[in-house]
Amino acid sequence: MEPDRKSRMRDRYAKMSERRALREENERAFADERKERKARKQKQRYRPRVKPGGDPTDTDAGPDGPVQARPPSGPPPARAGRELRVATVLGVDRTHVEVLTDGVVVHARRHPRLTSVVAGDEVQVSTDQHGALRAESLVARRTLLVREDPARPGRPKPIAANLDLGIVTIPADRPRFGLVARIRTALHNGGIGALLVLTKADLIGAAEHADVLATFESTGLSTLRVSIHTGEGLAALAETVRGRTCAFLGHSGAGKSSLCNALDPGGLRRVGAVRDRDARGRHTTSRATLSLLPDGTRILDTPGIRAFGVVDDGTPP
Ligand SMILES: Nc1nc2c(ncn2[C@@H]2O[C@H](COP(=O)(O)OP(=O)(O)O)[C@@H](O)[C@H]2O)c(=O)[nH]1
Ligand SMILES: [Mg+2]
Repeated sequence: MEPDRKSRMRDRYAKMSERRALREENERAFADERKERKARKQKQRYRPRVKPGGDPTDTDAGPDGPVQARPPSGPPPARAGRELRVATVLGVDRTHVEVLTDGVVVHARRHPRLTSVVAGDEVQVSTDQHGALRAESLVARRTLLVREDPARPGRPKPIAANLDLGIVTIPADRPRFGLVARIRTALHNGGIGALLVLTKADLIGAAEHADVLATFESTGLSTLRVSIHTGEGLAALAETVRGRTCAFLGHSGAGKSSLCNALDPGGLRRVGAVRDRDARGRHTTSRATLSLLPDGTRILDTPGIRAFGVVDDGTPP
């Protein structure tokens, strides 16, 4: 073999050996690191826990010091000095509830376990040493209105608690008999009385009106015809709701917020325009909120209901 070629092969062989040595060294380093990491994890997993009431300075607690035992699960024990009182929920958001307590409306943080609280619920509210309020637990409900959760078919979604009367609000020019039947079933299941209010009485003639009302009345429903524009039926409606907790239920554009505003002029709810194209309303009321009238009447304006699914989860209210 020529000397040139021989030296080239020697060089290549030397380089290959060098590379192999480097690779082996890297693999050893990786293996050592893996071993160390595994040992560290095991040490953390088996660190002895200090029992509540145990000695946290116990030297047997391991080289990295003691680890506090996990607090027991379940509701936290009532802290000494925490004052509890009952409040009525007016509105609910993701983290807080708006409540009425001792005649004052305040915001209270919601305990994470209070997941299904709704307007009309009574809750136990605690005050800490800094005066911060927290809704802790639900008081047993007298009645509960539930519909099918549109996002989770077949699952119940509570709408409002402790209602005396559900006011099924239907515009006279677009009566929806199926919707009325379903809301009525849900009210019945929840132990709540029902009243059908036919709104926008000014939009249709007397004969047509009488036909629609007769159809509803034949099913045993109490009915009332009202109009915001002519004022018809508003005094009778105010008389019917007086001293009770009532919710306005129906599709968007039916006139629920307009009626709440007529009963409670200080409430200033947004009233939506009805689209010319299909005479449907747009959602202007995004959350169910309970309003208090000066005489103690409570009225609940609810967001429009497109489809009211009925579920009977078998639980008494
Ligand atoms: N003609 C007529 N229009 C009404 C009456 N009540 C409400 N409206 C109108 O119907 C639309 C929807 O009313 P709104 O109260 O927002 O309905 P909600 O979506 O059920 O709360 C608004 O444009 C109101 O002005 C009524 O008695 N007569
Ligand atoms: Mg509305």
